Amino acid sequence: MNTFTIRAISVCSGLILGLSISATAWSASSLEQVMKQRGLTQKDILAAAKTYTPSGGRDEYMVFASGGQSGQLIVYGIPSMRILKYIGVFTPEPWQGYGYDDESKAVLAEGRIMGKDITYGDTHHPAISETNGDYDGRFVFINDKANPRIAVIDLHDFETKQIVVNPLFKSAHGGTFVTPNTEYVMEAAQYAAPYSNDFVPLEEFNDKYRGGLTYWKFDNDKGRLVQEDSFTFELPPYSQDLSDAGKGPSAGWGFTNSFCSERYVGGNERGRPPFEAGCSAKDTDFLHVTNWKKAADLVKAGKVKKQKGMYVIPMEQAVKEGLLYLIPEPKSPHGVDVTPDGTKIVVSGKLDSHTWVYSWEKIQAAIKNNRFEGKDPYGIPIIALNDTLHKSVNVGLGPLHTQFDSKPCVAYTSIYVDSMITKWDYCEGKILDQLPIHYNVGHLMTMEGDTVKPDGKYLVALNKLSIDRFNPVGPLHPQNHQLIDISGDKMELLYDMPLPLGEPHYAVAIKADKLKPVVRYKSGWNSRADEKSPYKSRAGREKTERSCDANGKCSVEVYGTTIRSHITPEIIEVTEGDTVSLHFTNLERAEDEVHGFALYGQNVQLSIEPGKTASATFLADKAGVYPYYCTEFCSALHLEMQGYLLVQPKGYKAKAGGLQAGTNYTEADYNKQVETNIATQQVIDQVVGFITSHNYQDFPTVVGLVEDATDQLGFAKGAKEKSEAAAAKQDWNNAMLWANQWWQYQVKTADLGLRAKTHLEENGAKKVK
Ligand code: RUQ
Ligand code: CUA
Repeated sequence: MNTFTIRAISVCSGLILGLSISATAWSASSLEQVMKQRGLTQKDILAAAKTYTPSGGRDEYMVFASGGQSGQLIVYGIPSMRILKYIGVFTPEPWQGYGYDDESKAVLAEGRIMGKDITYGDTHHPAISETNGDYDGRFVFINDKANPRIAVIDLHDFETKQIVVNPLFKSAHGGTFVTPNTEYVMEAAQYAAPYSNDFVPLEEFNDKYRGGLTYWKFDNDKGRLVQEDSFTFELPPYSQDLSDAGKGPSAGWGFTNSFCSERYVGGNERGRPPFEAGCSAKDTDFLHVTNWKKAADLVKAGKVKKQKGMYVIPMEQAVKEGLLYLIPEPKSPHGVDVTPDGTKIVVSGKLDSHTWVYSWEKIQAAIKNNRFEGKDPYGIPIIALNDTLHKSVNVGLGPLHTQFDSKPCVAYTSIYVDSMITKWDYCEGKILDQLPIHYNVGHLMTMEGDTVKPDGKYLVALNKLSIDRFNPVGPLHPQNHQLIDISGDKMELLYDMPLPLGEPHYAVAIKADKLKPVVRYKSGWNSRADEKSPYKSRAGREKTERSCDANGKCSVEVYGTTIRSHITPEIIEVTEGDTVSLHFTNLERAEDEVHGFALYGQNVQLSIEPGKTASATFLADKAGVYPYYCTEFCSALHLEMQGYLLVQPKGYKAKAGGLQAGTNYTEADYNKQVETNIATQQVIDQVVGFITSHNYQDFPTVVGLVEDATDQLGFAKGAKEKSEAAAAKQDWNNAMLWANQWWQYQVKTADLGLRAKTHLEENGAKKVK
């Protein structure tokens, strides 16, 4: 047995020992005993069986939940409720190197507002891109309410690619909602403000403050939002809230509700009653109905003017062209949701106990027949509630949001004040079931529940408070996502999951098999710009270049690589005052072999996934010694994956003579190492024999591993030659060190080979030779 295997076994036995201690409590128990010991009921066991996912098991659905104030996106699985990833979106996220490498800093910089870095986001509503009204698994969008921004996350690698800032708004709650083929992403302003960045007194609120609704153009080929082709409906200062895009018969239209259509401006400081009093005085607010298809044609025809780099359709023009209508909706509504077949629109009034179901057919008829009950102060035609209403249903106190089932006419509405979920029939206007849940539900989500083809099955209640549900962790509690089984007639609560990252307002769940993320990048890839990096490097081509301009300002470009367990270069020498740009390409092809790169005192932390090239630029303004190392535990010799950045003082001259010797090695040390290497080679040969005697070419994962292993074996050969050359000169020190390096490469080869072998065994590879 060679040292490598021994080491692996000793690590494992430590783990096994650790497990066995905690396992004794259960080891001899039957199911009944465990239930008794833990106080579990039959119902608990059933719920557990519906959610428990054994080791190696996968989830049927993937959820993208807003990360609230963290400005991130949370990815988890259903039914297991296991968290899989936090995606850095509006906020730096060190593990992913997001906001620490040059490539992602460029993305975050797109989100600056008036020159300021905004390092949080109040994320609310994620939306998955759609084709024909169904999730296609390509992109996720999410808004930042506090700073009116939208981000684009590409699901081919789960990375944020773009942030856009709305040039007109000062807040944007009602985003993101996509049109049926992701032609546009909807984003509505919330708190009215002037479109300009100038000071405008509150006394001019009605005339100069504006709401709005932006349709951001999405380039489906490039996967980017295009501001130049986007347009905004100028809207009254009514606090536009959520939106939804029409589908089926209502495709081409959008629906946006509002609160505070009273246009009330509070101000206790001026002796006025507060906002909340004046903003909920009237019995109704307005649902805004916009025709985006026709608006897009108008833009295309060159009939719309730009303001601050975006097309803006003034209210007057929108009214004249028949693009904009209002419909009264119950007081202070919150969610607006279009039914899967696109025939109805459901609005919930927070301060009312009803959901209001509008008929698209009736709305259209009213528009066609010019049947309006009047105009608002801005001249926008108002369609009467009675002319459009299909049903209003008493669902409980404080209805917020509605999602749909796979069964026709079945909807679920979150009831905030009563803390429950109401299942109801929106065609007949009947209540079907009600399930009390924990405090207080905001959004709810069914599987693909806002598409044209909802899957039903599960529902998640996104609860705002968790109070006593979990072990206490101080005054700031996690949020609570409750998983509910909706496959039967009665809803059944299955599981509570704490979410400790911020308030996740909304979430969307997609069938997991619609997602096809890559496991590695094409070699030398700038993942944020999605293009080959000009800084890519290959094994043996690493280089450092220094150049100075006419003013004596110098910069150093390092084109480096990482591969287990080695950073190239290991020593970087620069001069005080140099601007240093480090570029590292991860040469690994093996799945999950990420290297990190952290450097003392420069706020540099890279995450370099296989194939990625990541860069870090900084000013080396202080002479000194700056160690760097790999931050991912990538291999047995991960700790040794290290190096030194030496920032030398100006005019520094190196002393004559080489580095000081550490340990001195003898011929016996060398011989012992060579013996180990020969034994290791036998293990490798066996593994290689196994792989090549099977149809490994049919397994892309294994092909990747074999390519990496072949590389490593090639490096081993080079080190072996160097060690033999040194031995021939009886330079035992170098002979021993190179022999050890040769072994290092062998270990990595063996590691890759064993992983390939296991993969083949587990996936039913066939013997071919
Ligand atoms: S909100 S709880 Cu979507 Cu921001 Cu309704
Ligand atoms: Cu690479 Cu640790």
